[in-house]
Amino acid sequence: MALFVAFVCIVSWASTRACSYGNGGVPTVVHLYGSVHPPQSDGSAFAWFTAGFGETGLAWSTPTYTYPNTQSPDVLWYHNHALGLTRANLLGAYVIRNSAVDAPLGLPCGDEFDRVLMLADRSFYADGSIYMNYTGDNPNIHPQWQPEYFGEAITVNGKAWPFLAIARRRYRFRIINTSNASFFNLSLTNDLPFTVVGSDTNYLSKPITATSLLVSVAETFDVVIDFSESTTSEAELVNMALYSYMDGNAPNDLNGKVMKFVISPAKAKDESSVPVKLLDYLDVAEEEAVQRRYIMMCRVWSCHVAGVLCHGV
Ligand SMILES: [Cu+2]
Repeated sequence: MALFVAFVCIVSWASTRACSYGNGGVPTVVHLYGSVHPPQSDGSAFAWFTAGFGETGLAWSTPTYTYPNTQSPDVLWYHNHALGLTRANLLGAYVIRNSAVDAPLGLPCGDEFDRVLMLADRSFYADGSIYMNYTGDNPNIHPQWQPEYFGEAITVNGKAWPFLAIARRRYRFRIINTSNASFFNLSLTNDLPFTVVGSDTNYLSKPITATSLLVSVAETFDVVIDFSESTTSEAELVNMALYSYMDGNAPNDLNGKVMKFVISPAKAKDESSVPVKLLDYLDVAEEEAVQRRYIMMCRVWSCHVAGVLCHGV
């Protein structure tokens, strides 16, 4: 399957010595988080291309990306990984379904009761358009290159502080932290717990109940919330994570609230359930490993380029 994503540039990226881009359009390359796919389809920050493949990055190799979709079903997500542009994200959820695995579990299903919540942090101008810093943090560094992005307000599926009308029943929410550098520590104001059934592209072996969820950057949590247990007719999903995490300020009016649920009586019987067990996984014994590999995560700074190269901020 080929996936092409249009990209709207909201960050200045004029060519400079520090900038590896030309002037033939906005660089784009898709990275699909958690996907099992050939390395040519991974979306390296240097595999970018412009419209019509007029210009391509050093690591570009193919116009078509292939995603086999043969892995365990759950939620993945994708965004533009072109070096220096990731914070100006166009992004989306990518749900892999397999009815042979999903259906026997009996979890809430269908578009109404199984929903994706893509969380992000964004800053806005007074007219509602997205604000991006065009001047940078350091006059010696081109403003395209910024180590991290922090927005003032939290958005869900692209909207700041939305509400969702729901019924008193179970819902499945696939929560994704799509922000560039912010963590979210989520809880509900009516004290309902989250029943976690999956995280980071896989079902858990059995559900875990939690009253708060710490969701780090790019992490996903697949949860069920049973609103039939709510003692209130409204509930806010709120954020308690320090901004920035872990040594920043306590959340404020802008980044402390995420979204609101408005709860109405259920119109039909809730046939969904949460099983005691989810999926069985093979135990992998460390002593059976045939090769030991070391993976280095590096953060590179220089006088010309400041950035996290492994993420293409
Ligand atoms: Cu990324």
